[in-house]
Amino acid sequence: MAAQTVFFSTIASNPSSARPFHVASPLFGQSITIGSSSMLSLKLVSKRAPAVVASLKKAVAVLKGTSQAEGVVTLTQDDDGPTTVSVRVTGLTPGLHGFHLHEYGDTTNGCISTGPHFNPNNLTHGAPEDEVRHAGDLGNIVANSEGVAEATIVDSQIPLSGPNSVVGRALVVHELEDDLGKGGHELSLSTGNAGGRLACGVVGLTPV
Ligand SMILES: [Cu+2]
Ligand SMILES: [Zn+2]
Repeated sequence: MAAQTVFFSTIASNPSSARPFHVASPLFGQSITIGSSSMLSLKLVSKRAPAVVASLKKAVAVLKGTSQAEGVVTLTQDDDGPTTVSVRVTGLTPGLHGFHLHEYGDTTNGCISTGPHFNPNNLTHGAPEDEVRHAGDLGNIVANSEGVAEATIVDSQIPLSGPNSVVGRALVVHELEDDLGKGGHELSLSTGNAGGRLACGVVGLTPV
């Protein structure tokens, strides 16, 4: 009887422990699910971590116009950091050429349709390092004796997202040197007296 009791109690305990086990099993299943979902969420987090890095934004502008000058400009921005502008323009006369971000990405009528310098703060023209400047004032690029200008510009006023985003606006390279607002010419405080627009290109997003 004792053995039977034990037997029955074992049997009784088996189903009775089996029920709680089955009840516990979904619980375990849940906790396992929770565990795996937390692992999943960890995976998602670790997948989102590169997505934070993927908030690197990149844009490109292909500069063309009615002159020989042409070029490619790439712009990259990491999060809300400064924008790095890599410039290569060929077909220039040797020397300095004004280089700006203009307000509109409109080339309907050539580079003239890109409007004035991008100027969201309504300031006067200046040098990139000046406090009083147009956001679009990127100074000059310098062409070598072959007419090739290469430059890397790092600037905080030409973001690739947000209210002052320059995506959809245009980069313009000019005929003459930008006097950075200090030339005393009547155009110094609006255009830097940089002369005609040799080539321009609309800034558009491109894969990182
Ligand atoms: Cu310009
Ligand atoms: Zn300007």
